[in-house]
Amino acid sequence: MPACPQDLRQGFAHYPGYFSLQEQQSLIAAVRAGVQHAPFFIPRMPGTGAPLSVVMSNFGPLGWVADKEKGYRYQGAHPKTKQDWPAMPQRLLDMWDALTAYPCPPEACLINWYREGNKMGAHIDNDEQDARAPVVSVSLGDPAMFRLGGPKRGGPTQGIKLFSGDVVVMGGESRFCYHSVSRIFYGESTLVPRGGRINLTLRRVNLCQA
Ligand code: MD3
Ligand code: FE
Repeated sequence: MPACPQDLRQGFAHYPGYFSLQEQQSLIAAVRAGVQHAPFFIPRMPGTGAPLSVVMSNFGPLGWVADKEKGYRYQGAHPKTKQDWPAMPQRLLDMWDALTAYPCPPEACLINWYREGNKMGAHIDNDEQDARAPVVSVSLGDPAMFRLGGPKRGGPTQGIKLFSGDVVVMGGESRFCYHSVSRIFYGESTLVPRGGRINLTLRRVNLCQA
């Protein structure tokens, strides 16, 4: 895997307020419809089986899942229902085309739901085959403090507060930097019906032949 660059801004772009309130509401409606077929599940760490703090679901031909027995991976079926994941909303595919120069569509949209006090520890996303593919993230609902670090866990980080409607593109080598979500500003937004923050991350999983 490539190294995380010294200049963390390389390949990293933040688009504050990319989605209007009306578009945010329609994305939340799409998430609500999606999770009726593909309910939120609790991801678990490989080996220990300890739960991550967020609950998850996915859109698209592939979904990211995590369990004690088989670890972190992408698969075409929901871990409980064994059904296909719901289709990726067209608005998200359009956003990918508008913001990236990548020649193939994303295959997975991970839905992370953060509730009061939930966090995500420092990690690097490393389950995708094409290192050149960007990761695109959409924030909905309560704001979050996102921290972008360097190539090593525990080094200096820069904090970026992400608000509902913001989009972040991690292109180039910025996607091989450690990153985390250190806090949710719970209750600052009323967008998510049962509260909290929804983060959508779009990813290319398999190599793009184009
Ligand atoms: C920066 N999610 O699902 S999204 C994840 O807010 C994840 O739920 C966070 O990290 C969230 O893996 C952050 C934005 C994101 C995704 C991948 C990155 C930021 C990144 C890869 C490299 C650097
Ligand atoms: Fe990540």
